[in-house]
Amino acid sequence: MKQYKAVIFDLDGVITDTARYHYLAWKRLAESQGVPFDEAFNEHLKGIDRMGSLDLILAQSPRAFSDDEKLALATEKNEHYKELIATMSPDDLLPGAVAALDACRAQGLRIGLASVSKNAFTVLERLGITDKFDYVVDAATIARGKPDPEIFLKAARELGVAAADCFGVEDAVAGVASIKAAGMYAVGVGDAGILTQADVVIPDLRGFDPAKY
Ligand code: B16
Ligand code: MG
Repeated sequence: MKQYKAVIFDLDGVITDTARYHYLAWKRLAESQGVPFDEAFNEHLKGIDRMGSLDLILAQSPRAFSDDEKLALATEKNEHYKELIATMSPDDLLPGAVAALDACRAQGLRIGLASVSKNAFTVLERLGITDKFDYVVDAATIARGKPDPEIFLKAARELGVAAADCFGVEDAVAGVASIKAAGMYAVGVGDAGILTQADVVIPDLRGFDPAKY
């Protein structure tokens, strides 16, 4: 079996359920613009960056939006999202998350985080797990969001490990596509019927065992 040297985790929807907070903030924003919004539509936004998500939502509106209007709407959504995550604590870690990170450490793997969220550092602090990562990608430095491989390739490079020696862990279709485009093994977290491109899918991190991949 292949011995990987590093693991690169997604944050939202894998380690913590901020996906729920993104959903609530986008739903309020979409409905304020008369655009219907539900869980199924939200699935397409997972792993997509803020402006990309807004574009997908506004594409459903009959009217066009100027760049200034879009920036104002994105800022409004982010302010609401920041209010929601301000209440987060270590209690918001998903089941199995800390054990998964500790198992990777025990296995001697380098550990990276590849979230396209510009709020990722705040969320890690609130969860109390910042020091469990060897490297966290700053989303502000990434030009192309998921499904582009840029963010996973940057994490591998900064960890000092070849992409082929890394595996990624993701809950989003776009995120799994990003891992595969980077040439890495992909562990999907969620529904195997949705994450069809993943090499293996587990329902949540309680089923995560780095020795198996
Ligand atoms: P922000 P991930 C992604 O994080 C979320 O899945 C996605 O829903 C969100 O729009 C994106 O971060 C940007 O987040 O507005 O906080 O910069 O899944 O890559 O950890
Ligand atoms: Mg995610």
